[in-house]
Amino acid sequence: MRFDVVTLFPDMITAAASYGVTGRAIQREIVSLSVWNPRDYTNDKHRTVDDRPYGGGPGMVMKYRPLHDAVESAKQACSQPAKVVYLSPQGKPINQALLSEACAVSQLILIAGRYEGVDERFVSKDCDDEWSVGDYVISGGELAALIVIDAITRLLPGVLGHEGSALQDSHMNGLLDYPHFTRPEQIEDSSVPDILLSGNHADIEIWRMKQMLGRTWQKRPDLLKNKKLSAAQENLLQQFKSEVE
Ligand code: 9D3
Repeated sequence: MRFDVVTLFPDMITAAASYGVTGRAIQREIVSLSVWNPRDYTNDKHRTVDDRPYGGGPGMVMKYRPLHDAVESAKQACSQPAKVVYLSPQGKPINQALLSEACAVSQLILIAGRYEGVDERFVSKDCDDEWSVGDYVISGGELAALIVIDAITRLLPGVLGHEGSALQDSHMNGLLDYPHFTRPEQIEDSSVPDILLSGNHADIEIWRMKQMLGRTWQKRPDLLKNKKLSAAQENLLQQFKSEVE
């Protein structure tokens, strides 16, 4: 998988992506990451990338030409089919399903905007899709691009070891995770659930599924609305509910 990020702050992308899971995936060449600065595609003395909005109003707008030329360079760096995604507050909210589908393309070109946004003709002529990371305001697209790179990288074959397999990730199955415990066994008046000390791995697996269902019901009931549970899962959730009161 190849990621290309068009950004006025390229160091922000390469620095953050060099850590942890993404950093290892880059080192092991499962992922390649390149950055393209629209400022390098300007011709004037001041290397101008923004201008005042037609119609007036506050803030500045990113100019078409430097963005277009940066994307063209990113496309030429790879002959495989590319998808160009503009990260913006107006985009589709990303989720695990949308990101899983994105793994099918071999090159993802991510556009991180700054200022009030980009010239709308860049969105319509040069971009294939528009994605948001949620209904809150951040200052630019770089952190959003990093979220997309991180979440997709975790899904690529060979990136996670089997113990941390992406299939085991919470949200892959549409449920929240079960609770985790480690030593010591006792912290003040709080102990570890007995089942986890029992060594009975079949029962532990069932208990964990019950916790996933119960915690999703308690903390994120909206996730259960669009989810079909098996008969066994329905049964575990009923048990959890009856034990709450
Ligand atoms: C004054 C109106 N604002 C629009 C909601 C201006 C504005 C805010 C933030 C314009 C650009 C931005 C920068 N945001 C992003 O680039 C961004 C973003 C976001 O703010 N929220 C959720 N997802 C994303 S993806 C990129």
